[in-house]
Amino acid sequence: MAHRWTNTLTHADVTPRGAFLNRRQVIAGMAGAGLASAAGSALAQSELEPNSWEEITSYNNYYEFGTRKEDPALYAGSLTTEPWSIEIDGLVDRPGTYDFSAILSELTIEERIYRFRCVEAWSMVVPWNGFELADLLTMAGVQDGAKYVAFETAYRPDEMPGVRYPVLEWPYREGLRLDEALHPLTIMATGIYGKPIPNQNGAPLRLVVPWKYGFKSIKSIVRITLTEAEPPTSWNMANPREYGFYSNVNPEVDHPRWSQATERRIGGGLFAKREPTLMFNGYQQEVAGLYAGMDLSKNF
Ligand SMILES: Nc1nc2c(c(=O)[nH]1)N[C@H]1C(S)=C(S)[C@@H](COP(=O)(O)O)O[C@H]1N2
Ligand SMILES: [Mo]
Repeated sequence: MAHRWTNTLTHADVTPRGAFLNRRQVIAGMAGAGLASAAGSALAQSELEPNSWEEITSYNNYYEFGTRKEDPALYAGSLTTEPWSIEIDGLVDRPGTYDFSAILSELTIEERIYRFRCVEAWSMVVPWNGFELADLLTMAGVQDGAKYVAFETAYRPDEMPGVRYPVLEWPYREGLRLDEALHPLTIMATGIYGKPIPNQNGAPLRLVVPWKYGFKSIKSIVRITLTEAEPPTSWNMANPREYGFYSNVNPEVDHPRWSQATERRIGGGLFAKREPTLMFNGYQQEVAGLYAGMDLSKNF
């Protein structure tokens, strides 16, 4: 069912790299393939080959472990990810502390191969494993008045060398409108290439919202709060002119300091041509409706 929304990006479309391959998931994914090519994104899909494990896990942004791309791989090993629990509170029927392993035993993990576009104008293609955020929110029972979902990353000065520096207001915070959070493309990732997600990528679970700039995809989540008002978010608090609450990938709305029209695909090599950035990162068909009537240059 949910595979309908994967925009056909499965290993069936690409040259496998000898990485993990779940037959059942691939076959399920193929069932949706016709749908999305009919939606007209066949060209973009044919270019989609997932980045290597090495690329995905050694070029990271996780400022709690330092601001250089190599820092998270070097230092995130210190993060204790077991046991792990998530506080779900605010406007929910069943607020409380949810044990991560208990959540896993309730929900189905599937593979989603998504484009990933950082606001810094680089991109990758990542074969995530995870579950739909909607399924977790359903477990907690979303109440009528809820309009937004706020997320928080763990704040562990003893394990996170980067939080000594006031680069951002810690804990790292992010947020989505409730309809964005419930959209079937929005997942909580728990793995990559069928292996548990490495610490530098946000273990044990991180958000992935493929049509938004990467910084919305908050890592190592310990708290989810359903709210009535738009929650404050770390990058927006740091610089509201440069980082909007929505931060949908949009080649027509430039960052004040650089163009967003093109992107550099990680692993493309030194002389690779920059690629055009796609509206909503290529997921326009699925998500444009969420923003009908909104001025995307104002609500950036
Ligand atoms: N807690 C936390 N989450 C975070 C970040 C961060 O610094 N801290 N960086 C964001 C940014 S800018 C990006 S591009 C992605 C990077 O994810 P990746 O390292 O798995 O590619 O994580 C996002 N989530
Ligand atoms: Mo980013």
